[in-house]
Amino acid sequence: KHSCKLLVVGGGSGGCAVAAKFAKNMKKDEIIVVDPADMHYYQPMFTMIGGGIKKLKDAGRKMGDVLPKNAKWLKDSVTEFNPKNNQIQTKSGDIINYDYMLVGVGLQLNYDKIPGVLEGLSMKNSGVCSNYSPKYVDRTYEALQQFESGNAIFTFPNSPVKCPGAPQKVMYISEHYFRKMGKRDKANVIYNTSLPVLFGVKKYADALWKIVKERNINVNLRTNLIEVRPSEKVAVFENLDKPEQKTTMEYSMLHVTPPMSTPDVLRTCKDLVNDAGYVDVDKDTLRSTKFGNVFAIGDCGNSPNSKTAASVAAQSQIVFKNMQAVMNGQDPKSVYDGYASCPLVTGYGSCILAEFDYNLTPTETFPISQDREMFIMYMMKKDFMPPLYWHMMLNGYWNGPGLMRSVMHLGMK
Ligand code: FAD
Ligand code: UQ1
Repeated sequence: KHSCKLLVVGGGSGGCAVAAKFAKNMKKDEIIVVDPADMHYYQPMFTMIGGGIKKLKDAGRKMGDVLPKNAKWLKDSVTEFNPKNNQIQTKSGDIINYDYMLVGVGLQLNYDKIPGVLEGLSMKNSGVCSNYSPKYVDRTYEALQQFESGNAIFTFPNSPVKCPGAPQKVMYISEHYFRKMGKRDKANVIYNTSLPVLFGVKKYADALWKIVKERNINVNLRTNLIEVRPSEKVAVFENLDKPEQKTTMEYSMLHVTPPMSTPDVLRTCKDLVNDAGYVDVDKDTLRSTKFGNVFAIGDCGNSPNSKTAASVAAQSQIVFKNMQAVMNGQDPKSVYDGYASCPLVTGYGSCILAEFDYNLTPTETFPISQDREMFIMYMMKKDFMPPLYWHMMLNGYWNGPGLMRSVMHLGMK
């Protein structure tokens, strides 16, 4: 049995960043972070690993090395939330009482929801790969190297996902890889997405449509992967507008973005979540709509922003300030504008940096129109972001580029 002032559930991007902010002026026994993971992964690097640009070992650090020293880490997983009693239970049977709780458990990858995918991902040389998990990300570059000819299919599932640009970034990198290796004329590159659009923000969608047309990539909208038969190298898709209409496609390479949901333990706590299983929060303050001493950060909350680490960075300061206000008996006043950012890597050496808010209005940091492929944005994604993440964000010093943006745009409006 434990008790603490602040309980942080999940030591991922959001949990770690906010715990670090609080740890600067609280006592060690006042903060507990619960997370069962050995490793903390910088998931945005997975796209680069799939393309053979980075190594998996560069994307992970030991959880104990990134969590704030001035907080207590319980290496355990929460198995039950009981917000009415300000209490949670863990797998090893501990009960923790808290005054305030921050939920940052992220999303669960449901590969098992599509028959045949896990089998394909565990078979050698099956061509099935997935950047989304550290368990499978290395398979992507292997599949690229082994590819000789045929269909290279990239999927986007029928559920919300983290980093909605990532399912197509891997495709652009792959297409470029085939060109570099002189295999492009033998490859049929296909993007099968459940969404009705290529990207949710028109400005960037227009730019991406131009790219897929120029590069002869076939895009099928409202097309959802429902089965894989790895022994036959065949994938089955449904047309989401006419569910009786199923299409079977052969593949040489199949990149699967799995359906996602919040973790089961959260989804089943009806007190905390909405019907879709996400923590029900006020979209401005990120405070639970049901429990005044509970907040959520990142992918597991129901604020209608795009789920990215960049959003988490912007949210971290809002959550920190609002939780502090509530701890001091005041109203939470900081407002999150829904900022999200997605560096759409479009090949080896090019990237479109999408940035936007709740209204899907572009909120670009740099005083140039960002709907173009740029080398500098690629370098930023590859070389500038990782140290920013490890050294600044996880230590509570990076609140997103909002301030940078104001400075960059000084006198320009
Ligand atoms: P996470 O960082 O996922 O952390 C969740 C934590 O909760 C984990 O440590 C987990 O162990 C823990 N947890 C889970 N269940 C429990 C439990 N029951 N008890 C205790 N702890 C638990 N974002 C960008 O901004 N730019 C990008 O270019 C980008 N690219 C991406 C590419 C890929 C392939 C992927 C997978 C993601 C990408 N993202 C990108 C998204 C970004 O990584 C996430 O949005 C971000 O990490 C979310 O942070 P979080 O704190 O909500 O969750
Ligand atoms: C960002 O803040 C962030 O979080 C650390 C990312 O995740 C890796 C990003 O990809 C991006 C683009 C941002 C936004 C930062 C700038 C400087 C525009």
